[in-house]
Amino acid sequence: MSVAGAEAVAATVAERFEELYGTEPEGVWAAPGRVNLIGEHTDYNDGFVMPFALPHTTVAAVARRTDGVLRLHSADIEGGVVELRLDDLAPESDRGWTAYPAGVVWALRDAGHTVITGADVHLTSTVPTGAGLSSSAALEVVVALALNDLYELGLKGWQLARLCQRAENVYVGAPTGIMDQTASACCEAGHALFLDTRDLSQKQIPFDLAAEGMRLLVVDTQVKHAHSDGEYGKRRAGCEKGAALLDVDALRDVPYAELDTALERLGDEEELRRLVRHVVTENERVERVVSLLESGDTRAIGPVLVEGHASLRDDFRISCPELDLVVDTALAAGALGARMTGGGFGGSAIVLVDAADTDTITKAVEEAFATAGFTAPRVFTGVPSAGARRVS
Ligand code: GAF
Repeated sequence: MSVAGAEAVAATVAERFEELYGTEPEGVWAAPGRVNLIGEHTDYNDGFVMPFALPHTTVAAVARRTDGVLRLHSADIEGGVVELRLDDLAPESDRGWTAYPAGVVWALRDAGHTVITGADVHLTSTVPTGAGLSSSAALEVVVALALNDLYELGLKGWQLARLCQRAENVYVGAPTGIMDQTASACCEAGHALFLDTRDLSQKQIPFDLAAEGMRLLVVDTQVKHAHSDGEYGKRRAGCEKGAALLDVDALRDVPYAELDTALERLGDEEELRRLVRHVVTENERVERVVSLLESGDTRAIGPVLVEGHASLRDDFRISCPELDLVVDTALAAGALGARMTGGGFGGSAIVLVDAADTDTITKAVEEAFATAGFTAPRVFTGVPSAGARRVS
């Protein structure tokens, strides 16, 4: 499956903007979705993550307004232009898709950027929604970047990511971490982003599987998930309770070498013990993957991905039969590694394969889904792509 690049659709998006709003946009911007290679549910524990950007992007044509009005339109969603007054934007006042872009405008203005006096926005996206590939972050970041450029706010990628996270947490009401927004804003083509979510320090790690005869397949199970439902929040609250009981600011502060002692201290709090064990071991897995990639031993990351999946399935308990079936089938068919990626409860899995085995493994997964009576999965190769940018 190839995906239309943002640069290729920029002219069409600009034309549609003109039809809708009667003037030319001042520019066109793009922000990508992501897959996370390793480091799941560590970001709201101040831990480590390692996502890379996909070629799938959300593209926005934008122009400023001076009358305190925000107009939003999406080519992908039924309905016309939505018009909002900036003064009326209020947290948790909107349950629809417009909460994401409106939340970004609210967060920017709430942070003191009251120079923003309105905007017309037309959007289109190739990031699948509900697939665990960060369509929400792409939508937030593309709007934030466009306004940052047009209103000359001078904010850096990581600062935009923080504001977009605030939009999602406070305005939309989904208690997510900072990984997805930072991935969309800061990733670079050909690299995975090793991110410390405590201080947002970053390292771009070269990740060119094609050069090594491998591929990372992304398998969208088509089981839709959402972060604003209770399960994500429950895991987050459990982690915070675990940190409080262990007397640390965040679970990131529990050293891997002291995991057993920490688990003993949690006594018979079985559920908290499982959450803590996942987060502490997952941070260690991220560090292990980084050092394997840096030492050129890319194939050896496969078993680490598999360990990560087991931990998400058994300790964090956020997998589902479809994700487990992808992982088990792919491994049985010769994959080097596989795991669920993203928030869980559906969405996508990633599968590391020798390029020559791509078709066999894809077919095995498709057949297993058909036999199980599941909806056919969508499979594509995840190519590490550019982060958010202006395209015209
Ligand atoms: C979702 C969230 F948005 C991220 O912040 C992160 O917690 C992820 O789930 C799990 O690693 O994508």
